[in-house]
Amino acid sequence: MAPEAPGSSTPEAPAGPGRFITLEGGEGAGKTTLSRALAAALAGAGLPVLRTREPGGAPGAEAVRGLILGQGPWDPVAEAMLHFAARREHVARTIAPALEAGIWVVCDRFADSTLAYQGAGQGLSRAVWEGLCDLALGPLRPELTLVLDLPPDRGMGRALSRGDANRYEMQGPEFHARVRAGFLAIAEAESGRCAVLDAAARPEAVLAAALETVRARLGGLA
Ligand code: Z5A
Repeated sequence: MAPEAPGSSTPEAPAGPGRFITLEGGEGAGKTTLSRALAAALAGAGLPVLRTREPGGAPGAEAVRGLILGQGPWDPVAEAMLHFAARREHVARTIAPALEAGIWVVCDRFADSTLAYQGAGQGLSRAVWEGLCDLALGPLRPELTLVLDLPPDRGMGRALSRGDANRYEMQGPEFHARVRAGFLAIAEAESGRCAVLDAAARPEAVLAAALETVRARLGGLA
């Protein structure tokens, strides 16, 4: 995915807590595609929306993204710390101010990605992940997480067709199978926060399922 600046928000956002939605899943599952469509649908319903992504979403976090994707391989704990350093900047500079201003935040990947990739994929312990969450995020957690589930070979096919594979995409099938299982385990353990969507469906059907879930879980949509 080409670097993108954090998304736009309406200039006259109401004061008050916004809603925090994250999109998760493996490579090529369609998170970027859905984040664009979902943010547009929310904005079309008159809601102030910020679309953002990880790693990145703030100037310092985008610089760390360059380190994470451009260097390596990293030790898994070091890699998790880099993701959380970027995430801390992202939360402090972009996400928390938006939520405080009453803006809905749609974020492409967040802390669950670290548990799936560095945890299930690379062996980072859950205890270290939880410690990093507490340190970097305080009490902030997503209210709703949409997990886009797709067999890794299909997702990789989509991602590789773009011809710009990063070092995560170059991992073997066992790694991607562990990451997928990691996301599904998170969704099962936290079914109140997470909803699994069939990412093999057409983009319009994925968006419809996402909007239905947002309506049911968060309200705020006609
Ligand atoms: N990472 C980590 O290890 N730990 C962490 O804590 C975090 C991240 C936050 C960032 O890569 C890497 O960092 C990521 C995990 C790791 N691993 N990788 N790679 P990235 O930001 O460059 O890429 P990504 O997050 O994996 O996203 P992606 O590969 O760009 O995929 P996507 O956003 O899920 O998919 P997409 O761009 O929307 O769609 C891909 C293609 O499929 C595109 O041509 C679409 O037109 C097509 N598409 C999308 N939806 C559909 C449907 N429904 N049907 C058919 N075709 C579709």
